[in-house]
This record gives sequence, C-alpha cells and structure tokens, in this order.
Amino acid sequence: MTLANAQDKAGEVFTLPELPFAKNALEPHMSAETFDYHHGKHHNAYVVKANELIQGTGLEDLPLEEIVRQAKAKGLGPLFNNVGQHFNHSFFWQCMKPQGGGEPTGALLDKINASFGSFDKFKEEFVNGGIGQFGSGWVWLVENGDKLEIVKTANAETPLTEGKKPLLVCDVWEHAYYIDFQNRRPDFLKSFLDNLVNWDFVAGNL
Ligand code: MN3
Repeated sequence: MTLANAQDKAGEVFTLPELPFAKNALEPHMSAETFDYHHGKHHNAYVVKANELIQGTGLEDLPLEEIVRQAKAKGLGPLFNNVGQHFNHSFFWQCMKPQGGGEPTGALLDKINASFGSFDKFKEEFVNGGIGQFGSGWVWLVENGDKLEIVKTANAETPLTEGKKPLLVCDVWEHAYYIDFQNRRPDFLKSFLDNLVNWDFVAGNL
C-alpha cells in the first residue's frame, strides 16, 4: 500500500484519512465510541504533531513510508514516533471491514499454510504475538522475502524500517480496545481475526 500525502489541504503535509467505513459499522466488535477516541483524537493528534515536526526537515515531499524510514535512519525520534503512528493507524483502519474475518483464499492462503502450517496455526501465532507484546505496540503479518512472519513492534515501531512488507496489523495499545474489551486483550485479538479482518486488503498487499 502506498499512502500519498495530500499536500493541498491548507498546505499541510499529513492529513487524517477518512475511515473506510462508517464509525458504527464494526459494532459490536469495535464501537463508534472507540473510533471517536482512537481515530478522532489519538490518530488526529499524531497527524497534528507530525505536521509540526516535519517542518524544516527537508523530508516534506517524500511519500509517507519514506518519511517514516528516513526519520528512523536520521534519529529524528519525535518525528518518527508521530509519522510511524500515522502510517500504522492509516494501515490498521484499512485492515478491517464490516462482516470481515473468516478465511483468506488463493495465493494468500497458500502462503499462510506454507509459512505457518495451517490457517489455525497462523491465528494462534498472531494472537500470541499480540498478547506477548508487553505494553503498547502492534502485531503484524509481514512478507519477508518469500516467507510470511508474525512480527511484534513496540510503541510506534513498524516493519517498514526492517525491510519487511506489512500485510496485516492489529493495534494492541490499550486505547485500541479498552472501551470495548477493557483489559481483555486476548479476546480483542480473537475478535479482530474472527469478525473484522479485511482479507481482500491483506491479499492486495502481497
Ligand atoms: Mn492506536
């Protein structure tokens, strides 16, 4: 996926993307109230801060993914945190759809079976990855060469900076699930896989 920067809106480098569904469309699995905070407040705050911090860096005209990589490589910690979170959240929204979940098909399912042994084993490893990420972070399905892997990242970290291609992500910061699941992160992760994943988007990232 490539996220173009919409630089025409009030001259800002980054803009908060619209959700690809109505904010109540994923209920009861992810509530409109969660999106009010998670998209409207948390993601928006990363966009606002990134727009401040990008000024004068000379990175303004690059694609978002490249800004993330260069902010990391140049040790621009605060900028990296905010552009990393902007990328991660923009990607996360697209990983979900109403009546999602179920199983992928075709080449994606073949690769999952080849890499994990079975789709059920993939689900187990993905959920365990999300549970095992201590504190705030993300659990990803990535393509690394010709293999698929589960990767955990802390805070704003992203597989983009490790040369791995993101296919699917779930946000495991508490703000992602506390309104709907309170402290039950494992239930949130299982519900994400069973009810929300947009496998067409994931397959399109291969
Ligand atoms: Mn989040």
